Amino acid sequence: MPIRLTDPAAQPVVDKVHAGERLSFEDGLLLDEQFDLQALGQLANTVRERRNGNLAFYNTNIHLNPTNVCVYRCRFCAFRADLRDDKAYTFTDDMLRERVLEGRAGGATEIHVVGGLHHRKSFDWYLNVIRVIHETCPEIHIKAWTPVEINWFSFITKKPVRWVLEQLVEAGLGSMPGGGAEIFAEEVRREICEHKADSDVWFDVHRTAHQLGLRSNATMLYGHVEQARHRIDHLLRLRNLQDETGGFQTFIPLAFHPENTELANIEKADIMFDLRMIALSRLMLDNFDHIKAYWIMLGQQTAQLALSYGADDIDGTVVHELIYHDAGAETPEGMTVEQIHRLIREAGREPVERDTLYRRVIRNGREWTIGEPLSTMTGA
Ligand code: V47
Repeated sequence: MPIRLTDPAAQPVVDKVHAGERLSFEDGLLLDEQFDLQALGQLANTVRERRNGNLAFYNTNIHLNPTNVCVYRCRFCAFRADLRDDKAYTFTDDMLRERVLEGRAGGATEIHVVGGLHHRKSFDWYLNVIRVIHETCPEIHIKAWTPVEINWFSFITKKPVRWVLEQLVEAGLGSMPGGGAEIFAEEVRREICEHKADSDVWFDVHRTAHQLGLRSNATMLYGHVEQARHRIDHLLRLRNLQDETGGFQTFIPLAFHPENTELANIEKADIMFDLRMIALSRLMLDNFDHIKAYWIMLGQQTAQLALSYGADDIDGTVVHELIYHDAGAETPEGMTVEQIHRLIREAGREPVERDTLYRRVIRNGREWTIGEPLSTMTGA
């Protein structure tokens, strides 16, 4: 029988959550493996409301994946291509400009940029992507490249990670997204992304980015070959770096989408699993201000529910998403601000537009200015 909130077995964890005390690895395992979904959700919602009240954050953003050509062959990825594949593509400078101008016309405050590691492209090509975006529209915040790309740039230039990041910041980089984390445990990485940058690299890059004053996000890919102990280990490793640097802004649990991947035999996580992961993250990551329910990945209805299971953010308008749509996501490729407002209000929360750095966006149609940091308003 799953553990319910009133069961004696739940009491030690319930008491810790109510007292605002830190949960241990063993607490995490108990929550993940044995707690009933409602119990998990109720506890996580307590923490969510303590930190972010009734607010639910979103942003107006656009995605850009400059190339899908990639030297890596991660088994969970449906987006990558070989150079000679029919679906292989690489953006030109004109295509980059067109995408940024489309973002500006739609009122975007952020552009989210990730892509493949193209073996024929130099670091200068990747640097130029950032520069072209920045010069075309300097007011749009560029959230780009994961540690997997940064590590690749360091490898091809034979320069330290710090140098790579400094060049990118000079070209216009504003922050880093949370991808490439997958599951940190080596035994799982060996099965799903054997040759990719390992967890030490992932943490080193984020640590260096935080030391340079960049903020970043973190993710966890669940629902493939990993087990509960790997998930808890993943969350605790993130909590440790956050204790050290305080540089993470938001955590995004990502459900594995099997379609068109080498792991297509695995069944996609169901809604219960998705809500459990949102709640578990909220409870274990006591030093993260925000938990994001990425609606593109969850679907709009699960994202609405997630706002009462620990999440306080749903990402944004997300125009031109490819990574999840290549892997079978059935959500639309973007939502309007009106649709996002309706989605959040239907879930009983109050929508607040934020920029990438969680400052209030003051909007007059497609024009906008940045207001106060939202953390001061929520007391987080
Ligand atoms: O690292 C790739 C995952 C990530 C699949 O920081 C897959 O605001 C499921 O990190 N099924 C990239 N997941 C996306 C990402 C992200 C998304 C939204 C917001 C932010 C942010 C970051 O997507 C990859 C990998 O973990 N992924 N393929 C797949 N078939």
